[in-house]
Amino acid sequence: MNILWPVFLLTFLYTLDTGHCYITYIEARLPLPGERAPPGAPWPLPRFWQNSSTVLTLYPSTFYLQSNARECDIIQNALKRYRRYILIDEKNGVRDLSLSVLEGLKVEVEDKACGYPKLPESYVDEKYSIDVPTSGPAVIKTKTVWGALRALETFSQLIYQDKNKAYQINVTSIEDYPRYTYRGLLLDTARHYQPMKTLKQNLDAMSYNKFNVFHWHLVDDQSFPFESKRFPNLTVFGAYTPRHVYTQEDVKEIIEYARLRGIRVIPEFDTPGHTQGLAKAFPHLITPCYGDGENPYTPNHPEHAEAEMLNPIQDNTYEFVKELVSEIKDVFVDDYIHLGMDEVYYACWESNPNIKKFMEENNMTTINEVEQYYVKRTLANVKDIGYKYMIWQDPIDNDVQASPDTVVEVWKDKYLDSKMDYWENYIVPIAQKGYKIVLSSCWYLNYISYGPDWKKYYECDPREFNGTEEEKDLVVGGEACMWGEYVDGTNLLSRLWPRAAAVAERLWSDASVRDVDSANFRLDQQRCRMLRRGIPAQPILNGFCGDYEW
Ligand code: CP6
Repeated sequence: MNILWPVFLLTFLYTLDTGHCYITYIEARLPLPGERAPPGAPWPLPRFWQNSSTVLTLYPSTFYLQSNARECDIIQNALKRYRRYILIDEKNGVRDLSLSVLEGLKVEVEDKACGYPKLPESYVDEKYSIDVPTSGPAVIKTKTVWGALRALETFSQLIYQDKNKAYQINVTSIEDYPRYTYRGLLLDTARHYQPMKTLKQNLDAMSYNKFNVFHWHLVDDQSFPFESKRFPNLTVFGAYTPRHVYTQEDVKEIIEYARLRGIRVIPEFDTPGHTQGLAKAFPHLITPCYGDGENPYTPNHPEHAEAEMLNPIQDNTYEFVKELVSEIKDVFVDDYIHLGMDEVYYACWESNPNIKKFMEENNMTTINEVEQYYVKRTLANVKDIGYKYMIWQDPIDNDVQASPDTVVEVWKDKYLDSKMDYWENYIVPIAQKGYKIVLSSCWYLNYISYGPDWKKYYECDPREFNGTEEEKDLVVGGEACMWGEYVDGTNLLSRLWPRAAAVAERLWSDASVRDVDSANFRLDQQRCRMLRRGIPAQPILNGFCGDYEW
C-alpha cells in the first residue's frame, strides 16, 4: 500500500497534466473545468455551440446521410467522404443498448445550384446550422453548398467513440459562420517540388480546419515547375528536372480536388523580382545589373538571390507577362491571381545605364517611379485579361499606386526591418490608403522553435492595429505561409499541422475566442482527429492519441 499510493498519485497527476484525447487507462470521469475539452469538441470553435449532456449513439450499419442537393457533385462527394470520417472504423462499432439512437443526418441546402465548373468565389456564404435533437435525424441547414461542407466537417467532429468503440454524439445545437471570408494557406513549390500526394493531403487538412484559399506560390528564383504550353522552355530550362513539373493536367486535378472541398486555388506568378526561374528560358528579359565599385554586383551571389529582375523598360517584358498570364487564366479558374511584386532590388535597376536614360527621357527622378511604371502597366494588362489581383505589400510601401480594388498582402514584420517594430506598423499606412488587406506577417509557419509556438500564432489578431473601424474592416482575412526552403514531401505536413490550425481558428471563430489554455486540449483533440484521418500532424502535448498511434 505504502508503495502503491505515490504511483497512483503520479498517474493521476500525469493524467491531469496531459488530459488527453481519450482517457482509457483510468475510470472515466468528468473533466475538471478547463482541464480538457469534452469529447467531440469542434475546431475551429463555432459562434454558438450548445452541448447538452444527453448522449446518443450511432449505428454504422443503419446511419444514413441524406441531402436535398444530392445531384450536386460537391454534396455527393462530401457525403461519401464524411461517411468515412464519421464512421471511421465501420466494422468495429459495438452497440450501446442503453442509449437512444441517432438515425441519420439530413443536409438541407437552399441554393442547390452547383453545376460544374461552379467554384468557390471570393465572397461566398458559408453560414450553417446543425441540430442534433433527442429524437429523429440530425439536421444541417445552409444557404449554399459551401456552408454544407463546413457543416459536415463540424458534424463529423461532434462524433466520438467510447471504450468499446460505440459511436456517440451529444444532443447539440450549433449556429456558425466565419469571421473572415479569406482564410488562406500558402505553399511554395519552387524551392522544393512538393509531391501531388502532399498537396492533396494538405487540401484535406485545410478542409478539416475550414481554410478556404490555397495560395499556390508556384514559381520563383529556384525553379519554374508550371508547365506552359505557350512557352514550353520555361520548364525545360526552369524546372529542376522533367520529373519536377506540374503539368496542366496536374494543376486541374488539384483545382478540382480543392473545389470539392470548398477551397479556392489562387496561383502566384511573382514578377518583376524572384524571376531567376523563368530567366533560365528568357535571359533577355532580365535587367543587366552593374557594380559601382562601392557596392559591386555579383550575378548569382547568394546575397543577391533576388537580384535578377525583369527589365521594366522593354516592351517584350510586358508582352511576355501578358501572354503567360492569359495562359494561366485558362488553367487557374479563380477570379484572382497573385502577382507577387515583392522585394524589387532597386540597386540593380538603378545601376543600369539604360534605365537611367529611360528615367531622364520620361522625367522620372526616383526609381520608385520606374516601379510605379512596371506595376501600373502590368496591372492594366492583367485586368484586360479578366483577372482580379493580389500583390505583396512592397509596391504600396514604396508609395506606388495600384488600382483601388487590389488586395494587398502584408507579410513584413520586425525581423525584416529593425526600424519597424511589428506588422501593426506596416499595416497602418496600407489601410490608410484604402486597400483591402490579407495579413500573413504573424503566421510564418516556416519558422520553427522549441515549445508550443502555436500559441503565438493563435494570439495574433488581424484587427489589432492602430486604425479606425473602417480601416480594420479592410482586412478580409489572413494567411498561414509555408515557404519551401526547408520543406518537401518528408516534413511539410507535420511542420504545418496542427500549427496552421491555430491560424484557422483565429480566422474563423469570434474575436473573443482567444484563451490559449482552453484552446490547448481542443487543439490536441483536433490534432488526434487529423492523425486518425491520415495527416501526420505533430504533437503539441505530452501523452498519446487513444488508439490512433501513427
Ligand atoms: N519568397 C518570395 C520568399 C519570401 C518572399 N517572397 C520571404 C521573405 C522573407 C521571409 C519569408 C519569405 N521566400 N518570393 C516575401 C513575400 Cl522571412
